[in-house]
Amino acid sequence: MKITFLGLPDAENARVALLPIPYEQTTSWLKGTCFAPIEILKTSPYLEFFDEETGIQPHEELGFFTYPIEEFPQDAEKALLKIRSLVRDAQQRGFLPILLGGEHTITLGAVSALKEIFPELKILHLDAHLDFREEYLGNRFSHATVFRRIHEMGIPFVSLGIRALSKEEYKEAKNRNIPVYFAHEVWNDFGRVLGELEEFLSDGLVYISLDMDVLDPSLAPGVGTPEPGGLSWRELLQILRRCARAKVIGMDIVETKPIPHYPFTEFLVGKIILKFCAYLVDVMKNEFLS
Ligand SMILES: [Mn+2]
Repeated sequence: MKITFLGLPDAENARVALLPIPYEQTTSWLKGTCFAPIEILKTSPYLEFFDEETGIQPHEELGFFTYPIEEFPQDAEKALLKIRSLVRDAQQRGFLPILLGGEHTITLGAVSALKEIFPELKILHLDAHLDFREEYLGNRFSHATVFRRIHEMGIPFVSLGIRALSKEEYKEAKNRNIPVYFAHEVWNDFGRVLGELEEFLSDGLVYISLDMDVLDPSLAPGVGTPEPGGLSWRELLQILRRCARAKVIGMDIVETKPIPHYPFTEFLVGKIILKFCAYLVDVMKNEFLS
C-alpha cells in the first residue's frame, strides 16, 4: 500500500503535494538522510491533525497528495533531472510542492524547475550552514555547495540561522553581498531580523529551503551535522507565519537523519508542514474576509 502523509488517502482536489526525495550521495559526516522521507511519512499519522492556534485542519482545507516513494539515481546530475521533472509535474497539476529530503543538494533540482516557470523566484534559506563553498571534497554538486550554485543561477536568497561556515564562505558571501542572518543575530535582535525578513518576503515569489539543522539540536537532534544555538520552535513558527503571507511557490525540508528508536525529528517535520499549511489557510481566509 502506498504510504501517504498523515496516512490519509490522497485528496481529490489536493492543493499541496509531498514529494519524497530519498537522494543522498554527498553527506559528509553522519549518513542516513535517504531514510528520512519514508520515516517522515510513517510517523505523520500520529500527528494531531487539528491546529489549535488557527482552529484549522489543513488536510480538510487544502488536501494533501503524496507522490510514491521511488529509488533515486546515485548520480547527482541524473537525480537532479528527476527532481526537476517531479517538481514540474507537481506544478503543472496545481500543487504546492513540498519536497522531503534527502540531502540539501535536492534544492537545486527543485529551483531549476521553478525558475523556468517563475523567473522572479527567490529563496529563503534556513540552515545552520551557509552551504556556499565553491566545491566540497572535489564535488561541485554537494550539500555544502548548494547555495553557491544557486547564486550562480542568479537566484536571490537570504540565509538565516547560520552558525557554521568556513572563513572563505564568510568572505565570499560578504563580497557578493549575500544577506546572511547569523544565529547570534537571531538571539540578540530577532525583531530586526523578522522585520527585514518581512521586507524580503513582501514582493516576488518565494521558495523556502528548510534544513532541519537550522533548529536547535535539543529540538531536532536527528540531523547529519548538528550545531548548537539553533532556532527555537517559537522562532521558527514566527518565521513560517511571515512566510505564509508571502507568495510561496514551493518548499523543501532537508537533511533529516533518522535516529533509530527516536523518531522525534521526523515527527517534527510533519508538524512543520501542518503548521505552515494551517498558517497558509489562515492567511487566505483572513484576506478573503477583509
Ligand atoms: Mn545544514
